[in-house]
Amino acid sequence: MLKTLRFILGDQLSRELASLRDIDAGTDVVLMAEVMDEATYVRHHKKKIAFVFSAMRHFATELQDRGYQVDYRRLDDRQYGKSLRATLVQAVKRHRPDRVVVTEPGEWRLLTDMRDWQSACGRPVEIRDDDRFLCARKQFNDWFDAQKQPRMEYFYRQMRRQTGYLMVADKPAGGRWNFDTENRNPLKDNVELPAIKQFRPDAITADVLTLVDERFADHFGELTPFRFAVTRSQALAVLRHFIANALPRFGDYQDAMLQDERFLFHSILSLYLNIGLLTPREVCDRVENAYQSGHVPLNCAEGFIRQIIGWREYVRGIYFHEMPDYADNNYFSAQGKLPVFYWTGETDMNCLHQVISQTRDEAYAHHIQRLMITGNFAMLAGVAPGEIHDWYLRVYADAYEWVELPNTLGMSQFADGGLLGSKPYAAGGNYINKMSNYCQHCRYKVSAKSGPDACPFNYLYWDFLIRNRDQLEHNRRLAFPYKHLARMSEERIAQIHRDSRRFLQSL
Ligand code: FAD
Ligand code: DLZ
Ligand code: SF4
Repeated sequence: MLKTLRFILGDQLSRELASLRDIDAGTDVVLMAEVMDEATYVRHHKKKIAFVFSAMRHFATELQDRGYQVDYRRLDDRQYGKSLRATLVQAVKRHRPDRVVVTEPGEWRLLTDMRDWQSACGRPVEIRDDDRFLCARKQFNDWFDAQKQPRMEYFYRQMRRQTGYLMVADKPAGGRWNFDTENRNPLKDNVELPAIKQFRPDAITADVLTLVDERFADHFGELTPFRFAVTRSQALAVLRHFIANALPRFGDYQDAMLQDERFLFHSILSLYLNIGLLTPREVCDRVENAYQSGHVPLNCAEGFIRQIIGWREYVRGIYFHEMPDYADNNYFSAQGKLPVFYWTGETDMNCLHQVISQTRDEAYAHHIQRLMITGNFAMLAGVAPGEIHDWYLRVYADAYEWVELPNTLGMSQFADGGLLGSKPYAAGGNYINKMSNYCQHCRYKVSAKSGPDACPFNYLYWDFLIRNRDQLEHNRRLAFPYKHLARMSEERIAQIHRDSRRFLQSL
């Protein structure tokens, strides 16, 4: 029997992982390592590091309990290196395997590095496809290259046909593919919100929290209270809780935001899916069952399944199809620095204050908060895409580049010039006021268009359209605002410039 060293990364905590599939408990060794390079290649949120380390330690324990030999390197083990590659080289010397098996990582920088591991460690290194996704990279590339307009909606329909989710024979359940228009209700203060499922840290997590507190004290974010699930059985409990309590109204309020309410009807499942504790298939299977048994309406099941088999798979496909050049995209040539308040939350703009404070505390914000508050503001203010990409990758517990980069650069900043989205998600205060009650608690007036008390989103929105006219005015989906702009007086345009310059200089 070949003795195999199976190197499992921090976001590969799945029992059915390709590189664990043919494991032989008698001969093989599983290698897992907490390393400084992965914890600091961007300075991740403290909660994210604690989540990854704790879930890794629990996963290693679970494998050991099942009789597998695990070489688990803690961050404090001095004799191993500070990178994954150095760790592997040391582990090969120690275990003398015939070969090394890994699963491809979710970030390009590591995939590039991994391709050199064979020469670095002197053993054959087999890199297996990550088949935890529903659409293989090759399948996505073939689909993408054959399309004139490779939009998510068409990809999604193909994935519905392929998986059979919410299909009646070859037709979509309810006669429509997409119930997005029914998923845009604002929330009233008096709608009862479900509690979220949380867990008390056990001894393993408590050790990790001490480590993170000591070693990463200067990283962004609050470490405690730490309430994430860190095992598969806990993650399954979160999934069950979501389906029972939040999914029945998930669709209706998918785009809503509410002062001091951080989770609403969202699932908080991305961190468990992305680290491997749950699979997209089992999550969708259960949602489909909940729909078939009449527990949730179609618009909620469809809205949720679309995010998983549509957006999640689509952004991964785009990432690997377009990298490595994708990260350099800057369609608007934006060069601005990220405002300091993205790290402190200290701003009079209540919507940004709410979302950034919540991000600091929870390492979580839901989609519309990421897209229409922090993302929208950065784009309107002309922040360089690289700066905002770095921020998103650091601050969210679910952030890995394969999913974060296309969402940030493509969807939220339109920095890819429209590869991922058909128009920029740019909006003034009216949108935020419609979808939230943030403006009621803000020192700025959302109804005012100019002057020091006006909502900054209002003039920055027009300033953005004026500044980027050459890149945007031919976009048919922006015909309406550009028509409006054409009718604006010179004095009004000059006022927009003045307000925008005054405001941006004050940051
Ligand atoms: P729910 O609202 O409950 O949605 C259900 C699931 O659908 C999520 O758990 C997630 O797995 C999937 N999903 C929903 N939207 C997307 C999407 N656009 N792309 C991929 N999957 C999606 N998601 C990440 O997982 N990691 C990131 O680093 C990340 N960065 C983002 C950055 C920006 C600028 C934007 C606009 C979005 C980003 N997203 C990211 C997508 C989305 O915001 C999160 O997946 C979602 O907020 C996670 O919360 P949830 O689990 O409660 O999601
Ligand atoms: C995110 C992360 C962190 C913080 N630490 C580790 C680690 O110490 N060891 C490890 O194997 N993985 C870690 N990860 C996850 C990796 O960064 C992730 O596997 C790559 O970014 C590829 O997606
Ligand atoms: Fe945000 Fe403007 Fe509303 Fe204030 S008024 S919360 S800045 S949208």
